[in-house]
Amino acid sequence: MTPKSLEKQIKAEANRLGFALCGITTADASEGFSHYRAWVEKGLFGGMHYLARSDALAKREKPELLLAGCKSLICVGLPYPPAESLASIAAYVRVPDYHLLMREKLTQLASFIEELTGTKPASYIAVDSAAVLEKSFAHRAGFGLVGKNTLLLNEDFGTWFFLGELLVDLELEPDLALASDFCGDCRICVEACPTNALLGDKTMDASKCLSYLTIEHRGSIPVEYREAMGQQVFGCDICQLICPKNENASSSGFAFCFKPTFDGEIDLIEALSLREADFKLRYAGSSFLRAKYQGFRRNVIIALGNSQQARALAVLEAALPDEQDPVCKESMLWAIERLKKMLQ
Ligand code: B12
Ligand code: SF4
Ligand code: SF4
Repeated sequence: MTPKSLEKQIKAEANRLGFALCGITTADASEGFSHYRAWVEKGLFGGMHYLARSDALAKREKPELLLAGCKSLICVGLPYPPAESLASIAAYVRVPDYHLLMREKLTQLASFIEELTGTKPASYIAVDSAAVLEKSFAHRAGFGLVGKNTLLLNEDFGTWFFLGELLVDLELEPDLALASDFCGDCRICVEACPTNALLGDKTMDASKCLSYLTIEHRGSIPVEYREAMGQQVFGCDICQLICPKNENASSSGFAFCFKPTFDGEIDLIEALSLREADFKLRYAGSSFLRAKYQGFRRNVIIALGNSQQARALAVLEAALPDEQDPVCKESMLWAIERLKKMLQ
């Protein structure tokens, strides 16, 4: 078997498994590493300190620290149904948690390579949480370019796909990175971002991003970003929805591996009274759990505060005296004040 046909068979199997996008790159540092290091030095990571640890930097520069002898990264993209309009819940949260499904599929891909080569190459699976610069490697593996919204854009699927990698100690023929730039002079996403999180140089100040604030940030949401949250409870899709490249993406008719299990909108008043055990039960196996119960209720309260509904005011005033959580209580006081002003 020639090395070329090995790569072709790996890609065909990846496609069969549902990874519509697959490319191969080498394990040397990606060109994005210098952008990432500069980003860390500028302190743009908000409270996500795990991104700035010295071991995190070292691993993102050298994948061989994750897998001894790593020679290649097989990068994959798994599309999910795009958002059609702005909703309280980001599109990626509406489908079952992708980490598990992608791990399973990448494990199958690793077994396939074992069968194909008749050896047991050392491998390491990375999906989101591993110290891998996923967009940079996927860019070099040839199936996308980083846009000013900081996401990896592909001609067919826009930005609506998840990334994962199989690191292997096999020497494989790398693909060629795309040379052109999709964005050109366009700055639509930079201007549409409600908190000015996008810096226009393909990076962001994560501490301002609503996706960070609603999912990753613990404690109270800084007051200056609360109105900008509008009705958004979990994640944010604005800089994807607004992107002309996504408008032109042609995933219609594509058989997605995921089916949405949640609506884009939730009943905020019902959600306010959801108990912790019920929250965990309702959202088991979904990315909702990432925000934790406190974060979820905090976000619901702020969305109620932005709702302009007299009923929301009455419900919050009734709930305030019994509220035990200090972050939720403080958010309620803010929401009540805001609703009173708006309904005057
Ligand atoms: C931390 C993180 C976040 C943070 C910070 C995001 C950010 N842009 O930095 C927050 C919580 C805000 C976030 C939000 C979201 N995230 Co997120 N996130 C990550 C995570 C875990 C690490 C990203 C990271 O290291 N950031 C630090 C920056 C500096 O590095 P970077 O993002 O890789 O940026 C590179 C480019 O900017 C590039 N670059 C910069 N300048 C230049 C200039 C040139 C010329 C070039 C070529 C490159 C370049 O180099 C950088 C280094 O590689 C990745 C998974 C992973 N392991 O990579 C998922 C990931 C990026 N997230 C993802 C998703 C889906 C989202 C959301 C859409 C979810 C949502 N709907 O709310 C939003 C989108 C917000 C946005 N506009 O980015 C997907 C993106 C898939 C895709 N198609 O691109 C990923 C890859 C997870 C996955 N496995 O699928 N996320
Ligand atoms: S996800 Fe929302 S808040 Fe974050 S950069 Fe994009 S538009 Fe801005
Ligand atoms: S909206 Fe424009 S600038 Fe932003 S990612 Fe899309 S094409 Fe690039």
